[in-house]
Amino acid sequence: MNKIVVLTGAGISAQSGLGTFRDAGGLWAEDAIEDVATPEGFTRDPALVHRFYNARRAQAAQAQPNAAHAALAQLEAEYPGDVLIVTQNVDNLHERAGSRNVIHMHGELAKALCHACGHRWGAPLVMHPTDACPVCQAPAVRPDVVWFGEVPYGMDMIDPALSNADVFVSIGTSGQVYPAAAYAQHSRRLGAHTIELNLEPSANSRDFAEAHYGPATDVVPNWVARMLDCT
Ligand code: BV8
Repeated sequence: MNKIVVLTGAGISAQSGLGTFRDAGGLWAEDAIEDVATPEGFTRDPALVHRFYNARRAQAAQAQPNAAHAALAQLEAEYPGDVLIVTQNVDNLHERAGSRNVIHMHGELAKALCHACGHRWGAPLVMHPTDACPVCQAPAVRPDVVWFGEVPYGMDMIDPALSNADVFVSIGTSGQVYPAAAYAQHSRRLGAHTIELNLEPSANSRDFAEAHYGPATDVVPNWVARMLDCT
């Protein structure tokens, strides 16, 4: 039975109105990476970081899953094999489209983390540095997302899934952030057929045996239809 691992990045949510990071006018056009995507930046100015994530949480709450998210949910429901989505995205559009088997390796906007006691809970829409942790009461709340220099979530599940994958598909990512950017090469070495579905060739496009370029709402449903046709 075929096992499919799908890696997604900000590009799959672009047509739902959510910003990507590195495209022109992207999320890091206004706020520098070191200020909003590192623990040092959070320590330096937690109010700035909370404002950055509060704005993204509000945007994500207004966004709707698009045809690419829906196609992946259909693949998981109808494909006679395993389908795992490993997403770098912190929005919940995969789940809202119906996908169940999803690992958020860079965390989730919908979750809050206490960096004093490690407690996790559902994030309110707006968070402030002075908010108290509901368990230890420390004013130590942060978005439950993975910043640069922090260990991604789910590695104990992702690595075996990549080793056993028959097909590895990368959707809407520029292939510049590790360890995710190494997944295509890693799974290809272990025998997987690797496919890139992206607006344009990514930084690691040479790692893929097959590629289809265009908006995710075109290339992803087309690819899913082909996968379901040959079952
Ligand atoms: C770690 C926070 C150790 C969440 C983010 C040197 C070599 C190798 C590694 C390193 C190195 N130096 C430092 C590192 C490690 C570092 C790293 O990779 N640095 C890079 C810059 C070199 N990585 C880390 O620190 C990671 N941790 O390595 O820990 C470890 C590792 C393994 C095991 C144990 C320990 C942590 C990385 C997490 C960083 N957090 N953000 C948030 O705010 O969301 S990064 C940020 O970039 C987001 O998380 C995002 O998910 C990620 C990737 O961005 P993309 O999703 O690809 O988005 P981007 O804008 O770049 O591209 C969009 C793409 O979509 C484009 O290709 C575009 O063409 C396409 N597109 C646009 N529109 C559409 C479209 N495609 C289709 N349709 C469309 N309509």
